[in-house]
Amino acid sequence: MSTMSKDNIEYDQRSPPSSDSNLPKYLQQNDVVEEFKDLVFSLPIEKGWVASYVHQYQGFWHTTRQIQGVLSCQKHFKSLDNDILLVSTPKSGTTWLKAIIFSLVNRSTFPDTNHNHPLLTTNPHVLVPFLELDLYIDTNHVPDLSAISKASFDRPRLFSTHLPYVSLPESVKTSACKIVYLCRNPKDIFVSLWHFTNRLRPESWGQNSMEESFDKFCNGVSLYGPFWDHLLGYWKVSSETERPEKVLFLNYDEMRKEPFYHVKKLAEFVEFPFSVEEEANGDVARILELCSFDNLSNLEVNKSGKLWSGEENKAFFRRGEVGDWMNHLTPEMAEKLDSLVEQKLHGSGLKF
Ligand code: PAP
Repeated sequence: MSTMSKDNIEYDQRSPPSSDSNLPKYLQQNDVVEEFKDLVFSLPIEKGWVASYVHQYQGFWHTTRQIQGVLSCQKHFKSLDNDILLVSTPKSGTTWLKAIIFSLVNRSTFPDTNHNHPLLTTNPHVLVPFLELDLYIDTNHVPDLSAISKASFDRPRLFSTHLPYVSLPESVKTSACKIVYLCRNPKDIFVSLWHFTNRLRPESWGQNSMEESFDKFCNGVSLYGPFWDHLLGYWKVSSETERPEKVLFLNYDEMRKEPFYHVKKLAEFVEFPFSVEEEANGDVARILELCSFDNLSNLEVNKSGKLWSGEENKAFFRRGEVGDWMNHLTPEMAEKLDSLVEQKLHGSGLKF
């Protein structure tokens, strides 16, 4: 049996774009490739938060560039039975979950979380790449994932996506691969997204007004929105009556409250359970410490540098708090979002 070692893993060393634009690739306006033109131009459009337009595809909103990544990954990505796919709506704590799942699945190869651990020198988004925003974003190039398979050996390949359930590549649904879905209180998602997108906007454009962005969010017009349909798609499949062995539905706020319980549950779901010895040895605590906001956000790699896709690494670490919405939303806004969420999730059993 082969084993993965620190020396034979090749992490993504592509350099970030040095182009005219500081925008991440998925937000850059570009021509639509011939293959996707008819479809893309037939879709409803709206004004975006950063990109000029967003297009509504299969009920959800995407930028022009991103939608081509979506179409390309739907067409080409072939899931393996032991893949693990992390899914979230943007700003639900994806970076944290990526760090946790990577350290959890690879803990026998990297038991020492203080030395030579990939997370100490590599941003979590590099270790667990996005399908449509990273691997498949260049439509003139279908990625060869055999390098990832090789580096993973007998370990599962780890991927992530913000795609709604309805838009997942067919093989993800039909294979035995596991899906871990992370949600978060929508009020915190909105605040996080508002900060993140303002940070992405070139200085000369100024900031998006919070009121205007809030209205768009409540109307479902945000990246991969409507957020409620995104949540409900995975919530439904994770339910006892559908495929609970396929989808584990996690909540950032609950994970922050009871991290040990949830990390152990996650480990069991992905079939890498902690043994009694490991627990007694403090292995769960070490992973949580390594992946904590304070630890990751203070690492040199996450304070400087950019992802290949163009975002600054530090943009993914803002405050990392539950309930920061209280510092930004008026009581009226909070009330409006609460009642919208209640109405949209009514009868589903899902609550915030
Ligand atoms: P993405 O969906 O665009 O990949 P995502 O990681 O979900 O990004 O969003 C970043 C949020 O996760 C930020 O929340 P905030 O704006 O409310 O602060 C970020 O601070 C938070 N975050 C990042 N890393 C961690 C971590 N290690 N622990 C807890 N929260 C984290």
